[in-house]
Amino acid sequence: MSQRTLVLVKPDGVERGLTGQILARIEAKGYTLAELKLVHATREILEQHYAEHRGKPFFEPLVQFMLSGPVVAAVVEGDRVIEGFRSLAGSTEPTTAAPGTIRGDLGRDWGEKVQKNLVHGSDSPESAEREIGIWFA
Ligand code: DAT
Ligand code: MG
Repeated sequence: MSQRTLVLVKPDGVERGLTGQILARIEAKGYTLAELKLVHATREILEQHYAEHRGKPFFEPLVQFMLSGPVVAAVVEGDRVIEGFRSLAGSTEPTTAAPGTIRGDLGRDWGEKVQKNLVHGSDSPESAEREIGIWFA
């Protein structure tokens, strides 16, 4: 069943010049870019986007990190793309994310309060539609 997901290349990915490689992995897998833009997030957008994490110890460092530079936002389409992109991305902690994944191959621990893990991908059809509405209003 064709789905849509929201993908972000976070400020660390854009700053390190990894946007092309990350988008290439998405396209090589056979997914389609339906929307794509470079955008500087606002606090308002991030508080909506990360609403589920409000109140957690890493929330404020996470927002500050996401405000530290531009991000690339994309709507990606394909069969089971929500699961598929999260599988391409790898687990949250880049140090232990599996080799072969974006986070496992390109990311590492930078000793910060927040995981600088290069990408975001929606985790369910409900969050995908909610997040696409936030970033592509
Ligand atoms: P994911 O991005 O793998 O879906 P998440 O939704 O649980 O992970 O968390 C959102 C982001 O917040 C994550 O990409 C990095 C940061 N984060 C999550 N848990 C963290 C923790 N325990 N310490 C530091 N940063 C964390
Ligand atoms: Mg998440």
